[in-house]
Amino acid sequence: ASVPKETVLDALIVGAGFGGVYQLKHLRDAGYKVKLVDFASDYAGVWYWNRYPGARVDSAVPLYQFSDPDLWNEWNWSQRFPGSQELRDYFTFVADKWDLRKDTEFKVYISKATWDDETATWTIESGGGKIYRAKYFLLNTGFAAKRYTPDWKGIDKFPASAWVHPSYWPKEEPDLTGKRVAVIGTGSTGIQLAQELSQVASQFVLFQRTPNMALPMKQVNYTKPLTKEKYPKVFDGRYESFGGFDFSFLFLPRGTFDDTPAEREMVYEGLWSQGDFQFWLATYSDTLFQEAANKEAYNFWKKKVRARIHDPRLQEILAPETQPYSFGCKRISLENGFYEIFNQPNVSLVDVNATPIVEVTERGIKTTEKEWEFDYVVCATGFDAITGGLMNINIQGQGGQKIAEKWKSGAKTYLGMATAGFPNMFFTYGPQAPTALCNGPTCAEAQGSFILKVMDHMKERKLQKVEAGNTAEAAWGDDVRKFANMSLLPSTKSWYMGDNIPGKPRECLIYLGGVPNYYKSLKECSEGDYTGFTFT
Ligand code: NA7
Repeated sequence: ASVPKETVLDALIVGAGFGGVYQLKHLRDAGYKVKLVDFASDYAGVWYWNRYPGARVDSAVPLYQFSDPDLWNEWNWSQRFPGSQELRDYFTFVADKWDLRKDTEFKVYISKATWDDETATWTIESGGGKIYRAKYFLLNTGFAAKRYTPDWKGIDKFPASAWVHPSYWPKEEPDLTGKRVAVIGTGSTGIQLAQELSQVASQFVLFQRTPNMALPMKQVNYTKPLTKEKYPKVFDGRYESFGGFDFSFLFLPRGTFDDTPAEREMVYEGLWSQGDFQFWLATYSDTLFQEAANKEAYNFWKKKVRARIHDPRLQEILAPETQPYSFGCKRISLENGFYEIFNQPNVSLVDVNATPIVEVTERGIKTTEKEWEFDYVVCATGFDAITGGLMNINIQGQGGQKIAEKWKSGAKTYLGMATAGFPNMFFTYGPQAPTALCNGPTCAEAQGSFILKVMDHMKERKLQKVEAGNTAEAAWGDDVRKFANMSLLPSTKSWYMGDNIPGKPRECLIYLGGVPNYYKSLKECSEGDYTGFTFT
């Protein structure tokens, strides 16, 4: 057998979304020999895979893009909330502008990575037999790299070609016009799909387990380029907003009950009318932290939503009279006409709490009530979020320790970017960082530039090895838990807490101190000679 040729690098970057693309550009500019690999056959990360009808980002223009003026000066979005195809086009534009292709390899699935302490390098292997040796192993696999489908009885009975996870939407677009279509799940994906498919299907059925407290998306079509003088300020201001957005996304400097009911109503109306995440992430500062405050927000939401649904039975399933969980403690989605679809005669809603799914059959889905027959089923049941993509890879650190083993009872990180025993390895948009509650590109740039700074620090001092210290890691974990426990998130079942995957440890997977505190921690670390890391 021929010995596979090794590619020798300073850094192997995995994942060609915002995180990986940022690192390829900036590490290469700084003189490092790097390669970017991805299992997909093009750039765009999560947007490469998520091409189901209606797929679009819910961060508003301009912040869901790189902050580099050379890019945004030239690139013009066609909508305030761009769709998946436009996001892929953007990545193509970036790849050309930044000349990325010559250092990118696609269709490479990284399956294994082993640390060798003697040479202080990672040996990284792909499923297809490629081998890379690199000083740094940089993971940008994103928070939604591992799909999740419940293992319902009979799931293999329904024709496989008509049963799809939306992040695997067939390249050859299925024509669902006049078909009987089901969507299971009411996360952002399920909601976006429902809005589209209910308009073409002859019969459309949505299976809901938990109502999504979705907020209205105010879509705008741009017919001419926007004025951009304020962009530099807007991009700089990202690190001062809780969710990594712009200045309008600051929590109000007062609590819910500091205002009179009439004032509060006006404030809520104002946030609501923005048509973005502001009702969630720029509202009264106690909303995500205090039950009574949270209830006020829920009641406002409920009133708004129920008014749009005709059937009182459906009102109760979609926006229950009694608050089902803390507002904003599951991922909020933005919707555009979602609640109105339930007034259409071709649309049904199945509450799987009242009538659970018993099994999947050759014809469709059997609940305790009846067998529903479908031509097409979209299983929008989400992802093994945040840790799934990392733990999918057989990563072996110091002394052969496996990451899956180390994190078996919970993720352990320093700054949400490194983990003790795994030297020269960094990950972005992962556990214990503001991941998934934060605008993606904001995080990608903050974390990417931190990684580059660590690498430069090592180069200047001719160091071979950087590793998160155990004490710093333990303290960071305590910080993550402290912020989580101040909030209402632990009271709610969600993938933020690991609840959606059977057997996954229950823990707050995200850093809830907000982007400003997180950014401050990164800055303090780098300015303090990387306290918490040990170097060799
Ligand atoms: P999500 O947000 O994880 O949504 C998955 C949905 O599937 C959610 O409504 C789940 O209900 C539902 N689900 C999961 N398992 C089941 C079973 N067994 N029965 C019925 N329903 C089930 O994934 P998305 O793809 O929508 O969104 C992912 C992220 O992409 C999103 O948050 C944005 O950041 C972009 P549950 O709520 O758990 O009761």
